[in-house]
Amino acid sequence: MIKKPTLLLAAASFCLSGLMLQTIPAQTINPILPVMEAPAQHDARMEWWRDARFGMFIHWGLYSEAAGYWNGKPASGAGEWIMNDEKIPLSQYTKLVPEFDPEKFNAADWAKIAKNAGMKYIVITTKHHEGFGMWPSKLTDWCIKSTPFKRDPLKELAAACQKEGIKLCFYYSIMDWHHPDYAPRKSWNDIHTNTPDFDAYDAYMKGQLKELLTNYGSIGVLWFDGHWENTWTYERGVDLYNFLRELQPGLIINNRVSTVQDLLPGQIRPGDYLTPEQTIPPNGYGPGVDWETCMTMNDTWGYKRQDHNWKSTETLIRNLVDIASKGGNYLLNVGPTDEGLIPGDSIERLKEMGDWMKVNGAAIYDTTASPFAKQLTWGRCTTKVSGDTTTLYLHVFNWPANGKLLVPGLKNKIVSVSLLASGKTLAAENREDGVAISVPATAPDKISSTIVLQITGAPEIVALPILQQADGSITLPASEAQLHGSTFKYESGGPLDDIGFWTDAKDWADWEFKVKTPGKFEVIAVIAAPASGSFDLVVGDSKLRCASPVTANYLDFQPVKLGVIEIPASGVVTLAVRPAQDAWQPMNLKSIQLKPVATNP
Ligand code: FHN
Repeated sequence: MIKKPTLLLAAASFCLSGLMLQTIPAQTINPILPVMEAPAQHDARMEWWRDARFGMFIHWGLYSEAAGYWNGKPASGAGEWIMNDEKIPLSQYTKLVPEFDPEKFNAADWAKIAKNAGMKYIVITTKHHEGFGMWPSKLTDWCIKSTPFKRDPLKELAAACQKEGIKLCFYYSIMDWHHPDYAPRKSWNDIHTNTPDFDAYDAYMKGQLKELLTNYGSIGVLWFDGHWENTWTYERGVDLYNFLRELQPGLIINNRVSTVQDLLPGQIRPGDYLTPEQTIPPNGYGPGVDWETCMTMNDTWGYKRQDHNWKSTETLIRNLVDIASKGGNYLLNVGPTDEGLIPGDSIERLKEMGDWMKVNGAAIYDTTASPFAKQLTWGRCTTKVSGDTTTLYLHVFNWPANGKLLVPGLKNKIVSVSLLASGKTLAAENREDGVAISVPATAPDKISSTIVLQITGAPEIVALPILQQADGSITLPASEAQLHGSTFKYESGGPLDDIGFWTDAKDWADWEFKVKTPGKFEVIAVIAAPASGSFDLVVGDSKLRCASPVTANYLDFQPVKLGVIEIPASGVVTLAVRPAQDAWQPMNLKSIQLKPVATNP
C-alpha cells in the first residue's frame, strides 16, 4: 500500500518541474504532495545538472541482441520496442537471454567517448519496457545474471564514470512487459496467467530501485519512463518520488515519475524537470523551468542494424546550441550493439561534437537562455552573468556576407567583443537598431561560430518595430513572428528562414507592426507546402480565410496572393495566422507581405 510520506518541510514553498517557485499555505497542501524543499535547496540540488547542458542517453538491453530483426525479418518500429511491435510471444523472446553475451563491452571506452564529446552525464537504461534488468538484481532472474555475460555492466560503468568525472544516471521503465504483477498485461505475454497485483509490482520496483541507488554509488538522475498506462496513478507517482528522495535526498528525478493523467484540484505533479522528446520547444518553457530534450541520433533508441538515417553533425551541434539558447539540456542517444559497442556512426558524430565543444564549450556549459524574445535570424544566443557584466555568447550559424553582424535592439554599453575560438578582438558600435559587430570575411567554424559580447548590466533590448515602408508596403518575416505553441519553430540556415514543423493546428503565429498609412492591402505570402490547407489571416476585426498553395516540397517556397484585407486606422496593428482546426495541412511560412491596393483617384 502507499505509505504516506513524511514531508521534509512543513509547508510553504517548494519548486517542481514546470512550475515557478511558489508559496502555498499549509492548509491547501495535499497530504501526499511531493517532497518539498526551499528554493535554495532546490537550486543547489539542480546546479550540476543545469550547468551540464549536455548528456548521453544509452539504450542497451536484450532488444539490442535482436538488433532490429526477428526471425530474419526487419522490425517496423524502434529497436527497443521489437517485442511489442512484432508481437513476439514472451516465451519466444526469452531465447535472446542465452544469446546475450556482449564480449566487446568496455565501460571505459563508453565513458571516454562521452567525455570527449563534451557530455557531462550519462543516462543508461537499467530496465526498459521489456522488464529485463541490465544488472544482477536479487529480485528477479529476468536480468543479466541469467545470460552468459556474467558481469555487471552498471558496476563497470559506475567506475568508469567516476574516473572520467561523469555523472551516472539511471533510466527505469515503470511499464514492464514481463513482470507477472504489472498491469495491463500484454496479449503476447504467454508466460504469466496469474491476476496481476500492482501493489506487489510497486513494491518490486521500489526494491529494484533501492538496489540501483544503493550499489552503484551516487546516482545523478532517476530517469523514469513508461508512465503512461492508467495503472500508474498520481498517488503512486508522488509516493515513488518521495520514496526515492528520502532514499537519496540529492537525487534528481524527471517528470515521467508522474502519471500522464489529469490532476485533481490541489494536486502538484512531482518531478524535477520536463522531458520533451525528439523535439525542441520553440521558445523553451520560460525562466525557472528546467527541461531536457532527449533525441536519437538516427531514428531508433535501441540498436537496429538497418537504421542508417543518421543526423548530421551540423544538425546535432545546432540542436545543442538551440536547446541551450532556450535554457534546456540535450540528452543525445546512442544504442550500443549486441556486442556492446557504440555504433561507429555515433562515435564519429560524437568526436566531431567534442572537437566543437573543446573550442566553444564555455558558451554552452553553465549558461542560461537567450534574453531575446524573438529568434535571431543569424543564429542563437546564450548568456552568462558575472556581477555587473553580462556575457552574451552569439552562436552564428549564418555568417554575414557584408561583414556586419547586428544584435537587434540591444542598447547596453559594450565592454568587449571577441571571437571565442581565437580571442581576436572585434570592432563594434551601438546603433539605433542595436549593436553592430564588424566580423572577418570567414567564419571560424562552418557549423556555428561563437562571438563573445560583454556588456554592462542586464541586457536592455528594445523591440524593433516592423515599420511600413515608404511605398506603403509592410513585410512580416518569419524571424519576427511571435510563435504561440509547442511544436512549430523558426528555422534558419541555408535556404531556411521560415516557420517550420507546423504540424499542430493549435500552433499559431502573429506579428505586431506600425501603420502610418491605413487602407486596403493585398496579402502575398511566401509558402512551401506539399499539401494545401486552410488558415485564417486575422487583422483586428477582419478575418480572411486562406488556402495554402501546393508546392513541390517543404523547401520549394512560392509567393501566393491570399486576398485583400483592410487596416482602417493608423497605429500598432497585429496580424495573426491561425490554422483552420478542421482543414489544416502543415506548411512552411517564410514571410507575409502587405501591398497597398491602389485606390481609384
Ligand atoms: O517508449 C520509450 C522509448 O522506447 C524510448 O525509451 C523513449 C526515450 O525517451 N521513451 C519512450 C517513448 O516516449
